[in-house]
Amino acid sequence: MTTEPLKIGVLGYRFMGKAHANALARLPMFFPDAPDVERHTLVGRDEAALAAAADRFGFAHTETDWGAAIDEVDVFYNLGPNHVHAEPSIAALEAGVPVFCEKPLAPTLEEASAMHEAAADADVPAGCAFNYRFVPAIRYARNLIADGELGEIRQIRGRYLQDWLVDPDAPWAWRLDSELAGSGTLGDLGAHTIDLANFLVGDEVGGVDRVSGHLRTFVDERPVLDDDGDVEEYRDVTVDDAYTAQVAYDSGAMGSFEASRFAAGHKNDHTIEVHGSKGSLTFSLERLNELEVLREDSRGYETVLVTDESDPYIDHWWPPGHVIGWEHTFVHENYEFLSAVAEGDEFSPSFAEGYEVQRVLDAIERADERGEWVDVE
Ligand code: SOE
Repeated sequence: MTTEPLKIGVLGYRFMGKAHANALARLPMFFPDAPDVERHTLVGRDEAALAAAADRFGFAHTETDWGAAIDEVDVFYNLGPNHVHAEPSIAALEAGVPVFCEKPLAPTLEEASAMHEAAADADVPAGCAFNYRFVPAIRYARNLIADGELGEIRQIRGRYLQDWLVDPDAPWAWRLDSELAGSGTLGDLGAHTIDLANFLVGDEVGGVDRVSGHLRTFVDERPVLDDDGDVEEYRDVTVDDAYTAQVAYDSGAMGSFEASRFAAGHKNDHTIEVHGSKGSLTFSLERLNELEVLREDSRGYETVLVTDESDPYIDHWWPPGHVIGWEHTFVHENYEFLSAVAEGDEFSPSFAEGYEVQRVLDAIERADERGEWVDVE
């Protein structure tokens, strides 16, 4: 019996719209056991730009009203800016439509809590697109830690460094506005790092007990450019350009995290280090096919090239050593999410896990405001 393809509605057609549309297009060839999907409706406000994107990304229909789109599709992807994550996602879940929402879950803890509750009340998958959980080397690292190869986890260190704002004349964007984004590097980049820490060592270190935080804005206004690239006006930057934070986990393990958009020379440098009583590991997104592992009694780190067919997801792609890239993480997470929808299974990371990240982000902001350690609420 052939089943009808899942009709996918997608809100947002810029960077994340392209990443997920590419992933959906590649599923049939590389993940033939994935559910059949139809790129059904692309949702946006600018009708001309929306039509061009729908054509490029292979969507059959366009819609400027996300409510109308939700009525037409089987699955709703919310890939819009952070401030539009809550309302459409909650509406879709209340209509019984599964939701896949980009990270961070929301700009504020209050909105993230409402999304978490809506997902808890719905009996359909609600996923938060923390794509770095779907890097084969990260899955390999999780397996090493779960197997006890690193022993008792003592410290986890994460930093996410970019440099697209080093130029003070780099234009204003929605990510720089607290009303639209919530926070800056903390929510945009720190969310990934906090989630990866939860994925890699959460079972071993328990929850987050308390945090410290330090947020800084280096350039407090930026030009808004018109269609000709000329400066229209200057707009305030109301979020952090960089953050640092310390985390005390229930087990006594220590976390130290930071991110920056001013780290000149670092383009998308997300690095995670884990130290245990029997060994260590280091992952760097700019070398995402590799994992540096220090095992007990060894003299130094070993570089593991995580591209064997027995390694997570690799058998869907190419022979050993034929490395994969950033975009493949979106194919993996789309495969897992849509399989969960088709089979009525749970998907991880869920809205509940996205909410746990938001609790830590909120605590780090409060710690910064107070200049002291605070408990996670
Ligand atoms: C910011 O520049 C950004 O696009 C994040 O929003 C993404 O989540 C990250 O994967 C890459 O950098």
